[in-house]
Amino acid sequence: MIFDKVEEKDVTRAITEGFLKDFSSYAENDVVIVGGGPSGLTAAKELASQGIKTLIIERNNYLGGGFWIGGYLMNKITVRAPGQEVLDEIGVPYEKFTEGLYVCDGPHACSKLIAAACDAGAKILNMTKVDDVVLREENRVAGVVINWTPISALPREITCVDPISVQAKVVIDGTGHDAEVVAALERRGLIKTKGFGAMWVEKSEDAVVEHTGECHPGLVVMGMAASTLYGLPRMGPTFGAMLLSGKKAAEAAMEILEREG
Ligand code: 48F
Repeated sequence: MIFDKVEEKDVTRAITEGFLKDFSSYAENDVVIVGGGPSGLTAAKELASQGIKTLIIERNNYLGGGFWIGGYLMNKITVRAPGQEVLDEIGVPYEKFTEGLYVCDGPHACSKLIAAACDAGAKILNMTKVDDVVLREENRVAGVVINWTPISALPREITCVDPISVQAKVVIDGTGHDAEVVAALERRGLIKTKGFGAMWVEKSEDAVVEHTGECHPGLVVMGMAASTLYGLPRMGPTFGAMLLSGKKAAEAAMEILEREG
C-alpha cells in the first residue's frame, strides 16, 4: 500500500467539518469582497496582509475573473505602467512591449495573484452568488445576502431556497461590468448607475482608479464596477487599472474601518 488507510466516512467528515468550521467564521468579517477578479484579488491580498479579516465571495468555481484571458481568447495580459509594479510584487515575469506597456502570460499572472491573496490570509467562498445587501440604520451596507450559485440556474418553481447572509464592516463591489452590489442598492432607489462608456484606453484606466472608493455608506466600488457606476469609458484588455484599483479599494476600506472602529 502506498497510502495510509482512510475510509470514505473520514473523507466525508474532513470535508463537512472543515467547511462548516470555516463557514461559521465567515458569518462575521471586517471586509467582504464580492468578486474574485483581478481587482478583488489585489484588494484581498492588501487587506489580509495587514491582518484584516477578509472574505472573497465568488460565484464561479474558479477565481480570477477576466484575468486568465487578456482579450479575444488570447491569454496574454497587457499592463500599462505603473501597473507592472504589482506584477513585480507577486513575482510575475513580463516583457516590455513598448514604452509604458508590458505583457505577461495570463495563467501565470492569474495563478500568482490568487496565491498571493490566499498566502496573505484571505478566505474564499466560491460557487456562492451575492444577490442582495444587508442594510442597517440610514441604509448603511452591513453585509451581503448569498446563495449557492446553482440555485439561480434552477427553474423558478423548484428554487424556493431561502438565502442566508454574512455580515461585514465594509463590503467592496468587485463584480466587474455587472456591478452587482451597486445594482442591489439601485433596485431600492439608493444609488444610480450610469453604465460604462465606450472604449478609450488613454482615459479609462486613470478614471477607474480615481473613482475607486466609498460610493455609499459601507460600500466601496472598484475595478470595472466603478466604470459601470460612474459611466467611465471601458479600457478593453489592459489590466493595470484593475490592479491599482484593488489597492486603492483596500486603502478606502482601511480608512472606513479606522473611522468607524
Ligand atoms: O470581471 P472581473 O474580472 O472584474 P474586475 O476585477 O476586472 C475586470 C477585467 O477582468 C476586465 C476589464 C479590464 O481589464 O475590462 O473585464 O473589475 O471579475 C469579476 C468577478 O466577480 C464575480 C465574477 O464571476 C468574476 O469572477 N461576480 C460577478 N457577480 C457576482 C460575482 C456575484 N453576484 N456574486 C459573486 N461573484
